[in-house]
Amino acid sequence: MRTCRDMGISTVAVFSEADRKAPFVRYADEAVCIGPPESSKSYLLGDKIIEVAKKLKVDGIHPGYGFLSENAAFAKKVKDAGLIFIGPSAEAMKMMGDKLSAKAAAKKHNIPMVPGSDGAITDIKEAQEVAKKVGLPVLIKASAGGGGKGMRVVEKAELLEEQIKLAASEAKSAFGDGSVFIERYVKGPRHIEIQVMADNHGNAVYLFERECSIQRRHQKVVEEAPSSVLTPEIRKKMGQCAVDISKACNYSGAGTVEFLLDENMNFYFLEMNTRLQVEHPVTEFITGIDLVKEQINVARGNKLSFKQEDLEINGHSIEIRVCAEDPANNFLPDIGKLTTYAPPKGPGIRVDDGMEEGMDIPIYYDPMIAKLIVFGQDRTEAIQRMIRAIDDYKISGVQTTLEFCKFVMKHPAFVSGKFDTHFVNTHFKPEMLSQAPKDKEQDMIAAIASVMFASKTEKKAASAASFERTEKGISAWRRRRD
Ligand code: MV4
Repeated sequence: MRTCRDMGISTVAVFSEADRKAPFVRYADEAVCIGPPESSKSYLLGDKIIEVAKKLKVDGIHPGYGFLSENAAFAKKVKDAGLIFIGPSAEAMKMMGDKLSAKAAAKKHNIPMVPGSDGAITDIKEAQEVAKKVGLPVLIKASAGGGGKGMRVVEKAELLEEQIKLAASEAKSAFGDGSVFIERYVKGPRHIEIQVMADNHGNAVYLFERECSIQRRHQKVVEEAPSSVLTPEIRKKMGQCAVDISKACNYSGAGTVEFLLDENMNFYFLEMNTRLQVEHPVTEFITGIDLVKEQINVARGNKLSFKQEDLEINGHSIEIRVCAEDPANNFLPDIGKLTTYAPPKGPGIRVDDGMEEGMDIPIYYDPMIAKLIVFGQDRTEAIQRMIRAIDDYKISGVQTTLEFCKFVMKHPAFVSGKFDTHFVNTHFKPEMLSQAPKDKEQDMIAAIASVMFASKTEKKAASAASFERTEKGISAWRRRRD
């Protein structure tokens, strides 16, 4: 919506009852409530959203990056209703949404892929032969799955059959499609993705990579651009592969092509995400391009406003996801009221947030409160700036991933750039946080101390306030019982 304002375009927001007080609702020129908090009764009701769009005579729908953003049926309905879907065609979304058809398309263009079965596994003998050929362990993947859903590692040949059967039946019930395939399991890979932009005139470019290896249970936690390991040669090769894949599906708009990079710097195509991604701001920082502006430009039928030769990497950018989760407690979502909310400011800092002080964090959606993105002349400056920004970020009322992200920023493996997708499991234990979790006994001691302290003080309110500022343990205890 900010980009729309920049472009002189007025906006309509749709919202659920849970988001009535959210800042985005006020920011829009008009806003329409489309239903109760449950996303199945609001944000996932494509027909309802289209109905509102038609009634208010909007020109186009931007699907964001959750909910219906990769739903081909929705994209088709929007188009059939005479509206512009700000994204690729339903056909491109469908082809890339299914991993086997995406791999088949990539294969025609000689894109490197992890050795494995050529299509869906229909016969267990054939699967055994593939496993023998590519070597164990192998990874079973669901063709319809995404973001690691439905994956299984198989270390022993005799377990392959039962694991394939289990994976297929899980995939069938989760995605309505039981097709599975196998690949050699790449140990300790990095997850690197390439941002692409294409228009409807046959032009496609890459906007370099994002390094997304720091993740937890397939949820990204830290993203950065550029990656500290890519050489200009590999970057160019990966970028060209990503452009070839977008051309293979006649792509239009912003998309992301995911790769694995192994320890010998071989890269393999994994899948394509047909939406703007959460971590797109790091690419905006290093390229100076507003990706949403370019999405709208392309959706209007214009040519891309830049060519590959015009693009270059400037500086370094890092993003962290600030989530209402408790890193000391297995990252359990933490609900509550944002009693303090003051984001960091200053040069090279961008905060994309959706909350304000005093708001209750809705339990219905993803617990992400904000994205904190920094820019620096180089990686060292970006890391320093991120640490400063985390220190300046004041949030109370809920536990957040801020301290955990600071732990990452300071970790030697992150600082040196020598890490892979196993970083969190390898290096993180809850007790490593500077705000170590307080166990029940410590909570009790803190509570008693707090009461004794308060009763001995004349200005009770004032002392309690100063206590909260200085004693993090007690403030945590207070929070949970507030
Ligand atoms: C792999 C792999 C190792 N070998 N494929 C996970 C998400 C999905 N997009 C693909 N994923 C993986 N595919 C082969 N042949 C390891 C992963 C993987 C992973 C990939 C990217 C980011 C984080 C990950 C965490 C665990 C596993």
